[in-house]
Amino acid sequence: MMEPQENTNDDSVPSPAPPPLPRERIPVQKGSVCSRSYFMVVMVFFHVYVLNVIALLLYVHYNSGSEAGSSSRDFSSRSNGHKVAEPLDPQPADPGFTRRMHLPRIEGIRVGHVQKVSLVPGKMHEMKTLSLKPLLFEIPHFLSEEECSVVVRLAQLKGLMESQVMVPEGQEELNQQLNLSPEEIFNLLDLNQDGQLQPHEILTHSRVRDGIWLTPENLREIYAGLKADHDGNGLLSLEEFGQLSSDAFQRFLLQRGVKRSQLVRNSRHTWLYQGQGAHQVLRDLRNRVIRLTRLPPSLVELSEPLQVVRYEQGGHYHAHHDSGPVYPETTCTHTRLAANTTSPFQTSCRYITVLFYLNTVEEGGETTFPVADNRTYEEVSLIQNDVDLLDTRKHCDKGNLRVKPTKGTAVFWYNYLSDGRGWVGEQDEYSLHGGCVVTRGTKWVANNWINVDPDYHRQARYQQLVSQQESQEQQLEKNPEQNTDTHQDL
Ligand SMILES: [Ca+2]
Ligand SMILES: [Ca+2]
Repeated sequence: MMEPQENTNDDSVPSPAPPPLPRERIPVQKGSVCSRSYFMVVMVFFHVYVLNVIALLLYVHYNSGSEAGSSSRDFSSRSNGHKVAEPLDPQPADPGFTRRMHLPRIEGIRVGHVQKVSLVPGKMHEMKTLSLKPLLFEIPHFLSEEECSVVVRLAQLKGLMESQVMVPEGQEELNQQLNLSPEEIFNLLDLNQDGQLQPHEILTHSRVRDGIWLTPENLREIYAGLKADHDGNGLLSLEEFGQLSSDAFQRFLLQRGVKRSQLVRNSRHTWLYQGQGAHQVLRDLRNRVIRLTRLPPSLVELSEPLQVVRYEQGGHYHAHHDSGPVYPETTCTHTRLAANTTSPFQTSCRYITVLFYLNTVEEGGETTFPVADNRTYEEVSLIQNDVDLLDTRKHCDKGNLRVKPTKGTAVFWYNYLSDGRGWVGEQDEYSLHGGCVVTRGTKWVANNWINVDPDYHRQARYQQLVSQQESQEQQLEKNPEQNTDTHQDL
């Protein structure tokens, strides 16, 4: 097989360009099929052809080699339940996973740009770019009126629960886990490092987790009630801060009595499974999301179920990010099975949010993107003395962009930037958004979140693990008498 290649080298004609032959010989040999120039040209093309074939064979061989590697591993784990732990190796077991999966990202072009998309057979949808930071699109008529009604009815049938419990828990637990001293916490909160905690520094922190929504007025009440601000300068020094427990603010408000409108979110929700065997409307929705986002179907299928949310009149959701920033220690909720570590920094890793409006709200209830396409993103400037851009009960009108809830319309945006190599990069802070207060009527929406681990190998291991588990289950269905305790391995 390798001989032609060696011959090529011997002939010193590795390129398809005919070799520069001595001019005087050409007329002599012209017209003869046995001439040297004709022979050389034929040989060059022959060699190039052979090289191409070899390259193609090598390509096929190596590609099918890695495929065969992974499928034989799948087979061995299928035939032997004890192999399940194998993909938990810290190194990716299958080099074929290395950068094989790319995440396409839809181009926004410019704000107001409309592109046609094919989501269902025989119909074209229009997708309009609403902002570039975050990359945000709107697609009217994504769901039919009937589909909207079915989703709402399925959610009602399942039953909705309060989106946020009144008593925020876990703060003490988190602090213990992080093992931070009051000094260390103070230093983290003191964003401008001036040795004092300004009101907005406290407010920014208090909003990271679901709890009672603190306003500047609340803070003044708390300082007075807890006698926290000894010198009355409106700021907390390290000494003043050190005398408070970590959840002192929330507890103070709780004791005073809290209304639902004072919470970070005031809504009810439920989750609807969209996998195999789910209601056809939910399956159709998932398939449409796959076509819309152009992501690998396996990624979308392994993402969170559909969340359906109902806001009553007066309901809201203050501005937030759907998924947190990613640090080296951060783990994703969905891939923790394959993470091998436990970390106090866990986030949902929601690469994309697809939000569906299931009804047209009579008044209010817009989705606000307070800093969309802002020139800069500064956390500090979100909360000024008189305007709190995160507050969707008071200051929705001051945000940069609002989307009106229209029945059947979908909006979707990327919560993370690209890493420039076809995978998930850093969090896009501009994806900050919230639900404005519903001033008249009820608001029904649904959310599809596409979960992707910014750690490519962790996502790959997770998918491998799930597919192995699925094939084992299929095997068990085929041979129910087979060893039934294999599932205990996971
Ligand atoms: Ca400060
Ligand atoms: Ca003070």
